[in-house]
Amino acid sequence: MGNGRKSSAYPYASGGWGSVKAVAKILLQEKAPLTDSRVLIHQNKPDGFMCVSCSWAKPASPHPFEFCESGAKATAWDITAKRVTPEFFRVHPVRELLTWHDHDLEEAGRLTEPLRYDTATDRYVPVSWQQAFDAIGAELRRMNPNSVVFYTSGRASLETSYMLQLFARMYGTNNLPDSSNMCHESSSVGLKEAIGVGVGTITLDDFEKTDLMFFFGQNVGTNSPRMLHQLQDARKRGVPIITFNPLREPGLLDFANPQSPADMLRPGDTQISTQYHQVKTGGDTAAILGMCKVVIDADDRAVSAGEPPVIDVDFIRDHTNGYDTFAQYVRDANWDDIVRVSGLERDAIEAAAREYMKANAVIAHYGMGLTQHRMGVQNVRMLCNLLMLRGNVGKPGAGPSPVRGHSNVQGQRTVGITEKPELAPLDQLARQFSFEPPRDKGMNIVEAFEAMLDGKVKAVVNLGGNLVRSVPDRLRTEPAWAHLDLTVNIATKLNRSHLVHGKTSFVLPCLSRIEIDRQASGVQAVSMEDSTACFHGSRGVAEPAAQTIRSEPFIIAGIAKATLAERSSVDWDAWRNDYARVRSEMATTWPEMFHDIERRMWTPGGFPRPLPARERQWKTKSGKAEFMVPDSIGEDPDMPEREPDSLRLMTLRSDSQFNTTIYNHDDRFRGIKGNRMVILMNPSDMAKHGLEHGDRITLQTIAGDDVERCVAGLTVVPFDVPQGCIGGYYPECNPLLPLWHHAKESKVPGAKSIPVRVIRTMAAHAG
Ligand SMILES: Nc1nc2c(c(=O)[nH]1)N[C@H]1C(S)=C(S)[C@@H](COP(=O)(O)OP(=O)(O)OC[C@H]3O[C@@H](n4cnc5c(=O)[nH]c(N)nc54)[C@H](O)[C@@H]3O)O[C@H]1N2
Ligand SMILES: Nc1nc2c(c(=O)[nH]1)N[C@H]1C(S)=C(S)[C@@H](COP(=O)(O)OP(=O)(O)OC[C@H]3O[C@@H](n4cnc5c(=O)[nH]c(N)nc54)[C@H](O)[C@@H]3O)O[C@H]1N2
Ligand SMILES: [Mo]
Repeated sequence: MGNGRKSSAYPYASGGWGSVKAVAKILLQEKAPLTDSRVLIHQNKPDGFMCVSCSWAKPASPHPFEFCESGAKATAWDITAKRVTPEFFRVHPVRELLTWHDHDLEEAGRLTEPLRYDTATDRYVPVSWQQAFDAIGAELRRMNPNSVVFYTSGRASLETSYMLQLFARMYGTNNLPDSSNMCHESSSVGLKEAIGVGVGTITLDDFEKTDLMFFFGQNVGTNSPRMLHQLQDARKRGVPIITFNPLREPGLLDFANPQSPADMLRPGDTQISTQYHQVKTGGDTAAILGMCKVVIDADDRAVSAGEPPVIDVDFIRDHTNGYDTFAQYVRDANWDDIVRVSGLERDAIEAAAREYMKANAVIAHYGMGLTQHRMGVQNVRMLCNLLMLRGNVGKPGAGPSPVRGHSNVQGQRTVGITEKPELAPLDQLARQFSFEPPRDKGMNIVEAFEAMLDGKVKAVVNLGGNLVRSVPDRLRTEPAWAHLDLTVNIATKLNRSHLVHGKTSFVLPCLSRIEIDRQASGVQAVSMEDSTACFHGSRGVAEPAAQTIRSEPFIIAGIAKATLAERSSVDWDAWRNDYARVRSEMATTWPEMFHDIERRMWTPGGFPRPLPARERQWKTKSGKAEFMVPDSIGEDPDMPEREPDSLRLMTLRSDSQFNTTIYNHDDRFRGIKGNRMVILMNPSDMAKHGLEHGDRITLQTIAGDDVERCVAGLTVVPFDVPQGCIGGYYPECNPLLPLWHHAKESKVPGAKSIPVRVIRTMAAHAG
């Protein structure tokens, strides 16, 4: 256990002067014109655009600069002055671009014209928009719809997403995976089972009413920094924050608010985490079980002593199911197992549980550290168990808070982007648009790539994303991608998935949300849902990167019209001319959620989505919130017996990346410069493997199948991480992650606990 002491890696706290400098640097690097840096002022304002970085909530009374370092970098990356024009492709054939680094591909600038891959010259060549739509339509028409996958990366608006899901279903498939399949799908499944809604229940108001916050496996300083505003306000009220994370993340230790000069003069003197528990990767179920055990033991003692109960007896009686079985399981649980699997001392777990028992309202924030595991869904359910013990769901200041990733990933699911037919209002869509939607289950990401490896998936339409880099098992999945008949990429910037193309391939450049979107009926706005289930409008403010770029709704409408022709009752042209017509259809599909959206989307702070769990109504099978008994407290019951010297790898993000977009090779917070091919390792594990700082190693996955998975050229860096756990970067380490190593129920790849061994070492001086 630690107490938020400063890390030596990074002398500045999250926010602070370091942030300001980093923002200035990237604006300069991207040659973002000075006038356009004023764009930042409109970021996350009621009349401006929703940031393209994370999905954190947008407050009703925003700060003068309601953006963070990560958001400013993402904005600069989009409004860059650099362009990838057809001339670029005349100079660079695809085989050459395949040797470029991910960073350099995107750094080349914004795509400007629709492109088709030309086999004869091995180049992308310009086509007109209509030629592209007609050719894609003709290809899709001759394919079996179930062999086509429509992927959405979580940035696209509600309007675009609604159009895409309708198009895919009219075409004939529910193959509608999105980035959530690699991300918070474990929440969507776990929370739905536990409390009847697949999303978090807290809103910004709850920060003002909470008594305690947990942070499980979420790196707020890098991945959702605007939340630091609310955290800091809560800390000023004396609210404790208890963090469970294997790494001592500088971004979770202290903060300095760059908008508060007083804080900036004393960087790092405001503590974020009041307790910091370095749980082993995959040890969270055990750690939470330990806390539950302390609570239930204390309650048992209180009851026998005739004192007031420790658990929320009324809540458990009136609102939950399965408490007795769970409580018995917890009483029987063995501290030795809990300590061994969690890697935490009993004292440390007890200290966390004592704070929990003192608090009347508790929020539990969490991220990929819980969801990206074989037991990812179980981790989420264990966290719900802990909250439910003291009634911490559906009351002010309390609730689960899955901190979502992409800025509209949650909203896409809300408007029908899902491979699970039971989650889409198929009967309503059938009535509204006079067609018969497919009823078979579609493929999620893991299933789509399994089918691609079997040759059953022939085409992928990509709305954003960079799947050859973001999915597991790169050395197997990337070649499968190259065998596709058709790849259609709707994107802002060039990435590797465009280059490892299918036989027929298109790259279609789209507007970023930051840009002004002009259509026949005038300037358009779009809408999205944040991490706290509030909907917001967003209006672009920057001039488009080129006049030849089209909006996402325009592109989806063009492909849909060319593919479906007379088979569709939708007037796609009218929709792309005026997005209010799309919103009005959304309101017909979900009146309770979207009535009057045209006005309500401009409500400062957004308007909340109705969530029954907030009102303590439970849309579960039993009609109650469900306690769950875990299957196993181990992180991976199906893996082969681990070898004595094996290590468990978690793949991480740096502060200089947005997923597969690499802004630069530094990780400022963790004190790493100029190299992403690094492995963070405990010094005693280094000694055990005879390694010194700077030595090079090759890692190999211990998978128990006959596929060889290795990544070479990794430099070892000593870091404050538990023994047996190591950290490396995503996407560089993705070749090590087996496609089948995913959460059982949600199929989220287990990117945070890959069993590996060190197979080759080279001393630093040997180069
Ligand atoms: N700047 C920036 N912002 C982003 C993104 C980005 O790439 N860059 N990506 C966006 C997206 S799509 C997402 S999903 C989110 C991701 O944001 P996060 O959920 O924060 O995800 P990660 O950065 O992958 O890792 C989270 C943390 O989990 C910890 N961890 C690893 N294994 C375990 C474990 O077993 N238990 C516990 N308790 N902790 C563990 C790691 O040390 C790390 O601090 O961020 C979003 N925001
Ligand atoms: N090992 C490992 N693997 C992981 C993870 C991990 O932690 N570890 N994290 C997983 C998670 S949480 C996620 S969300 C996925 C993300 O996986 P993806 O969705 O595949 O990847 P992104 O990097 O978010 O997508 C980047 C591309 O999107 C395009 N783009 C950017 N903005 C726009 C836009 O406005 N419109 C359109 N149409 N395109 C745009 C750009 O061309 C850019 O190259 O990766 C997952 N993979
Ligand atoms: Mo994500």
